[in-house]
Amino acid sequence: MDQQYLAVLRRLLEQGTIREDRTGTGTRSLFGVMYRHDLAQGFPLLTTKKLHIRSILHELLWFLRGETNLRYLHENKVTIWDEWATPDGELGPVYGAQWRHWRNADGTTTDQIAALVASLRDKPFSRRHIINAWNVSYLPDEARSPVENAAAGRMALPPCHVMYQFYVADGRLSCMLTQRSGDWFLGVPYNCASVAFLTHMLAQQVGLEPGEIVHSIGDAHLYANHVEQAREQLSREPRALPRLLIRRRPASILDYRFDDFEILDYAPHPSIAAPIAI
Ligand code: THF
Repeated sequence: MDQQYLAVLRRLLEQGTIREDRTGTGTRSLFGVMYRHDLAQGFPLLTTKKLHIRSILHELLWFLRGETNLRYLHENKVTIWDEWATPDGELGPVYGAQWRHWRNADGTTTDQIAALVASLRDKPFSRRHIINAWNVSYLPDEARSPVENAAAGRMALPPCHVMYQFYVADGRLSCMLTQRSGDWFLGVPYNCASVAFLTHMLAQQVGLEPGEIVHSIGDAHLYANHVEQAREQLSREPRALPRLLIRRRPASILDYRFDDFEILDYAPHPSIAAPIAI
């Protein structure tokens, strides 16, 4: 896992095209990056820097609750979404809203998570096991800031992890995540661990073993103010991957709690502080 991640990090440093971006920070960028990881080989948390598992897991549980307000995150001391929210903590109809309450033309809503679990159980070999967050009706108005958009009932940011597709073969559940934009240093390690958690949870729910995760990123970029941190990380030797233990089998995909998860044998190098681009 670290090896694949670091290979792209090196490629971004050496071959990335210097590009301006929305946030004004500046990036080095590559278009169309993909890596894959077999979950049987260990849980894909980077070992070349320590990741904040609390933030990753609570963010995923928050998506699954269908929430789009910072309240749940703050109750659990997670601050990774603070920069884009209104003063009362609203982010507009971001992931949670689209996953659980997609609005249909006739005024009804669709719970994509419930539909996914049902389709995995009923038609495991379907090619349509998809969660889609790219709801065109609610994309932000590009002329406005994230906070203004959230205040107007639009998404503060358009989804980065746009589509999750699941696949069943040989008793294993795999997931491919299609992401339009990936902040290689800060965001991608979180996105990778998050899709791995979600795949483990769904596999447990439908009685399959976790298979592979495949992560496809459109604009993969390294922010200009992450370059020194990237060099530090590249100097580190990868270690053995940890393992994930899920302590019980909750009644449904919506009933997982933070304490149900235990990461075993995670012995990473220290964390590396880096500023987030807003
Ligand atoms: N914006 C940008 N520029 N990058 C992103 O990855 C990103 N996201 C979410 C929304 N907008 C984004 C927010 N995700 C951190 C990690 C992920 C985030 C936001 C912030 C971060 O600062 N991580 C620190 C530790 C902080 C903590 O966990 O409390 C780190 O060192 O990893 C992509 O989904």
